Amino acid sequence: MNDVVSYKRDGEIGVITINNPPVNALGHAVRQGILDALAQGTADDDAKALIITGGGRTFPAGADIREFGKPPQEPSLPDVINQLEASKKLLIAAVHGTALGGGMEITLGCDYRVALDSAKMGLPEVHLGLLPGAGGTQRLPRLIGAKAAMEAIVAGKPMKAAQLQKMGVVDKVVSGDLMAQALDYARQLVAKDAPLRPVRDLEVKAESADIFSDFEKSIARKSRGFLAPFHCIKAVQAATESSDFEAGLKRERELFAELLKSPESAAQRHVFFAEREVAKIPGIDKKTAKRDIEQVGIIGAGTMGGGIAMNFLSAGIPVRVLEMKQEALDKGVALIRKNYEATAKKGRMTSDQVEKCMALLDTTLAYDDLSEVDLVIEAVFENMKVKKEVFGELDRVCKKGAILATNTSTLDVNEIAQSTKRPEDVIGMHFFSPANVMKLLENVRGDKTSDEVIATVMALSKRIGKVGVLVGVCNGFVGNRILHKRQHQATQLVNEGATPAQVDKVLFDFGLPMGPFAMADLAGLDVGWRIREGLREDDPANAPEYNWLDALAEQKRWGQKTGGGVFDYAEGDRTPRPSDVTAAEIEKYRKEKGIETRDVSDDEILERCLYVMVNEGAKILEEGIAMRPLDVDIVWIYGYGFPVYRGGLMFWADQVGLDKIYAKIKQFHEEAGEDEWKPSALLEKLAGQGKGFGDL
Ligand code: 3H9
Repeated sequence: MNDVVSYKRDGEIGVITINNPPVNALGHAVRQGILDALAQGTADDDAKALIITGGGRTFPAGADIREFGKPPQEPSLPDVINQLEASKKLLIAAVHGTALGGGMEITLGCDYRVALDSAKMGLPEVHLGLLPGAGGTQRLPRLIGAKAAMEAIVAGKPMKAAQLQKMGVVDKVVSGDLMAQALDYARQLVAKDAPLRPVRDLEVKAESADIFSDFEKSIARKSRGFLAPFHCIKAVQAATESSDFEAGLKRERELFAELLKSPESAAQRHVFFAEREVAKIPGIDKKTAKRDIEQVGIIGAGTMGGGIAMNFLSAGIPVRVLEMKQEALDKGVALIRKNYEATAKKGRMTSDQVEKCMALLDTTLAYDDLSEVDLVIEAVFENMKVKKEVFGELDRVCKKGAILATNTSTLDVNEIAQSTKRPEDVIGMHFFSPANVMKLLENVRGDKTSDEVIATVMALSKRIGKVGVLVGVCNGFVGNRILHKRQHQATQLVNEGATPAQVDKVLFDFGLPMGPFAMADLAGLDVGWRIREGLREDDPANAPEYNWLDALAEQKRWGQKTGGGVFDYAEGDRTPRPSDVTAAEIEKYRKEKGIETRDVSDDEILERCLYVMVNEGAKILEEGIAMRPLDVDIVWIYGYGFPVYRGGLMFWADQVGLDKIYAKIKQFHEEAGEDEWKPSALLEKLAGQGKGFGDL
């Protein structure tokens, strides 16, 4: 026995307790400890039955993910579970917290399962690009049927104790003191001489011949590019194809091994840790005091302000929205209600919940009514003069200690902060549209923003269901700054001879949810056009040249919302279709500029659109705008749908090889001379040293 697993007897019941904080992950020491404790319990003549449970906050939450990719150490988890299942003494799992992955698989190796009502169990391996590889794909179908097991394993969602009891996984749900009741339950089982119930002895058949292929088809779109969901299906299918349990286990091992060495799983495991790492800010202690946020003020009831408000309302935090005119307030409130009601219609919330959220919403036309809020988020027109006026007012009315945040996507947060006498309380909170849906929140640290404000806003991001990433001040911050470079290359590629549909297809096939031009149509071509028009007026010498996108915008082809932009859209259909108008405008532009078109290959499109992003990402790191490569990864995954199975922009670049990317960037710079191709010094250095961003 070792420190992480203990064996103790309570009357006639032996109790094996796993103690490996924080989540009792099943690392090598735990696996060995379980076998040792099992041996002790087996040898203990006074123990009539055994309970296995987790100490601290949870039953094991799975295999130790940090061990994957390292040389395997015996005993393996499948072996441990096989030995538990082979125990000649009744074995009962007593579950609280989150019994996930290998943790749930342990419970499936037991004869009986008792769970606290607050406990959850599930097989989330699919989210790590894996499958339940310790018998889960063979035992769960035997307990609940092949179809239900396949669906649960591919969804990878933790399920509640009551639901698990209905499904036939959990035998007894208890509340209050888990251990006392598990001991009681074990004694009752002993008293009635309850039989051993190894799950492997149960039979399983596919409900019908087509369940596997039908299910595969049904997830094809959602799971595009992922490997694990399809391997999960194959493993469950194997359980139904032979009555030989060992043969099924062997097939599961083979499929698991394939996934473990796949680039998709490496990427997804990187994302798992990156998601947790982004919340940790180097230099800011996690014990830093956080301010209480109990009421929020929002300036602006437009689409953005309304979307931002919904995040807080949904999290149970009261919001007071300020506008200049009653009409704008009424419109904004109506839009929020409409959005909630649409969600309720889809069955994702009840009408009671809608009313609860709406009851937390309050409006005002007067700045003085914001004197008591703990946080204000400004979401007004993107104009420095206007923002400064707003912050001047906020400085005047807000209480001491209130956090003053701007939702600007382009403007200098430091300059905004200077319009107050408390720049240490000012921060950027850049929500992505639609703000009530998109998970990313770029929190922008100004030069003077205090650690306390940063810590509060980062914690608040999690509380409202966002993934907060801390970034520095620059035009476009991390996400849009990189996006702009890609959009520019996409347009250049079309100028040179590609079609918008070709460019979009290449990036869609790479795994992005849509291509750059479909994205421009979704955001609205008028947005960029108005900004360019403004620049042409204010600073003609440095203004961007007029191109075919401007010509389309001038014709009110603003994208999906006007039925046509770069692409045409049929009424009520978001499928982009090539447009003759666009083709003619592109042709006209090329003629005016005297551009001789050429065949542009798909490879060139991919390289130019993505390598320019990598170069910009490296510059962003160099300048300290992003703290770590993983911050850039998370921004692009949650803000723009960069495929999770590629691990994010910088992780993907490492897989391609920075030397290869650097050589191409240098070549593009020599050919095109564009500033965006000037190689980042950091990229050059890493490429020269044969290193990747992951080595930073
Ligand atoms: C598996 O089981 C494979 C088997 O089928 C087959 C094997 C042969 N390992 O998330 P938190 C760390 S695959 C190592 O912030 P929460 C985590 O990184 C596994 N470390 O807490 C963090 O570390 P740090 C299947 C792990 O309360 C700390 O614990 N299981 C693991 O918000 C706290 O985590 C899963 O996929 C792990 N398995 O959420 C479950 N889990 O403090 C993955 C966590 O240094 N885990 N850590 O940043 C989770 O979903 C959540 O962590 C959980 C707790 C819901 C448990």
